[in-house]
Amino acid sequence: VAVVLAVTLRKGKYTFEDRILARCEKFKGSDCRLIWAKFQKAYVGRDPCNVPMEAYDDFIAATQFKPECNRMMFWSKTKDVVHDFTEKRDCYVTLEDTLLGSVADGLTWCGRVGSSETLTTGCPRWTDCENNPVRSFWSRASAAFAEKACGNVTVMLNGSIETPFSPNSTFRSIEVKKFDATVMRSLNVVLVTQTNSVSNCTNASLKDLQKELAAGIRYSCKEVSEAQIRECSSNPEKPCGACW
Ligand code: JS2
Repeated sequence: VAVVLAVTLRKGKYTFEDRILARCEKFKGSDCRLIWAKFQKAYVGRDPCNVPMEAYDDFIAATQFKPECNRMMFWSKTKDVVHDFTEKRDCYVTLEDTLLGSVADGLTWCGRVGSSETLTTGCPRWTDCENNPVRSFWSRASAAFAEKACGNVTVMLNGSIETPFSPNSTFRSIEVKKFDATVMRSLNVVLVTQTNSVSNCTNASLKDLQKELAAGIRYSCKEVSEAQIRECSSNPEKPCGACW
């Protein structure tokens, strides 16, 4: 502890490892040293454009979680409103609220050939190359989260864009494909609208969503204003089921 503190004070800031460990420790009973070791192993010493999704398989295995059936929340192009809601109310659980996603949320990292370090600057951005450590992480973690989706599942999509079910999104390209009809009963779209919204539940991309869902999974869609969601976020006395 003294050594860690000394190093931290000397550098004047927390290292990437410190940040991952601190986030992990919030989940009681996790073996955070093991989890950090598995996480690091995926990209350390590697070309940062050559880290495939599978590199995180051991990390995923080490963070296995019990799915909260009927409370799982997916999202696409609605990050702020969704996380404002899940932070303030204990109604739904997103990937970023689980150990799996929370350790890395908002962070950037990569390795370098011939080095055992984690770099946090000069790393490839999302579209610079496909097999970069951050993108592969989110692809792999999203696949793991979606595979476990069970019961009645919710997704918040953005009604202020022309294509709420967007072709290149993680939700469409990875998560929907992993939904398993043997454990999942329904997918309930909450289409988040604003006064100037351009989409509603009859949107063409939402028809595609119904087609791409595995047979046996029910579908519903409801337009809900962002104001109404924010109102529910700020009113803890309102039952979760009465939000929309
Ligand atoms: C960089 C990040 C981060 O359903 C959700 C989640 O389960 C998620 O992992 O995938 C879905 C959201 O992704 P999608 O559909 O591509 O939405 P989006 O608004 O176009 O992109 C948001 C970023 C997705 C991956 N990602 N990337 N840094 O901290 C980070 N956190 C996540 N989830």
